[in-house]
Amino acid sequence: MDVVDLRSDTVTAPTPEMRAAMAAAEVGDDVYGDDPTVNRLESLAAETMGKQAALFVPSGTMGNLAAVLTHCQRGDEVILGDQCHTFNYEAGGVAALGGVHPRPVHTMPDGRLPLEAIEEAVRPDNVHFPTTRLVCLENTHNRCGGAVLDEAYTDAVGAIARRHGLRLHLDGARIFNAAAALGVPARRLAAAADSVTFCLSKALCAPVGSMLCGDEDFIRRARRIRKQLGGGMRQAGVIAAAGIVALETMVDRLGEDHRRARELARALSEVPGILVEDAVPPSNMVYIRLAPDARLDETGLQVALAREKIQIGPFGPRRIRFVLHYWIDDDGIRRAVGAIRTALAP
Ligand code: TLP
Repeated sequence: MDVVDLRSDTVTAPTPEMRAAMAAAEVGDDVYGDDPTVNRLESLAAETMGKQAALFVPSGTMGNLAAVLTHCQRGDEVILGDQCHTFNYEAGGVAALGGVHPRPVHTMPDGRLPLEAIEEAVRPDNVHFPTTRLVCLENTHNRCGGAVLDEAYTDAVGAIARRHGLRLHLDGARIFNAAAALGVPARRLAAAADSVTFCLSKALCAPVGSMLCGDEDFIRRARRIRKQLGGGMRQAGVIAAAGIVALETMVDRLGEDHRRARELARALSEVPGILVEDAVPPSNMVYIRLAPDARLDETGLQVALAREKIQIGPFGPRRIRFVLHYWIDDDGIRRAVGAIRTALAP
């Protein structure tokens, strides 16, 4: 019996087509700029995102860190949401490695930061304050249930940033999920951003890698930062080849994961003891809460399901996240719902 792994879309293994492309990849030393496959992936990523240039990085975390370190100097401040990945799950890298001061602002349940809160967080020019340099957004928004930010909102934040001489970085780890949900090209969602990170290794199934995109000067500087961070890779074409297949073949199918997320939410909403946070999930994630009188807590349910080869990821006390992806089919959903129903039955 196959494992149904709903912990994250980061668990996705490469497709057979990716493995074939990896085995056949032409390679060179990418630190010398000599890897033709990496170069092809970087051009494709830049074009897809509507930016001048792109940089292949080992992870989304490094992409966001390299972006912040390229935009900011030590002592500068970045305005970001208190629920965003960079603030919560990147080991404090922007502060630890860049000396960049995070200024968290309240995140609304739909993943947006109130425009007035962003505006209010911009520091006046005063010797007491850090210098505000950057605003970060996240689309889709992971901790907000996979919430989708539309282009009008991102444009509005971009306009605030420009008015104050700030830069805008978009953590678009799952920007193609947002694009699929809205029916808008990813490049449109990133249009107002000076830089955007997106991940090949999540819903797009590549084994490793993310892209950081921006203008030529920004990417030239980010390339040096990537080297400082130890992210200069050599014959990286082996993994870039999977990234090309990811961009060429995996983007158009994401709606299927969204459909399955809606079906899973509907089925779970009928299980006693479960409160589904978003009856109609916006993208490929379903968040639930276990009712106070549910028979198991999040760890108890995780252990019970593991016995049935179903893997789930607790995301806080009595809160669980399920993520749909290429390797979860309709049967996997049926198995998961059946096992959850049995585990929680009185
Ligand atoms: N998110 C992971 C965990 O770190 C929580 C997950 O399972 O969802 N931005 C966003 C919005 C992300 O969700 C993630 C990964 C990253 C950046 C970092 O990407 P990686 O894991 O490639 O460093």
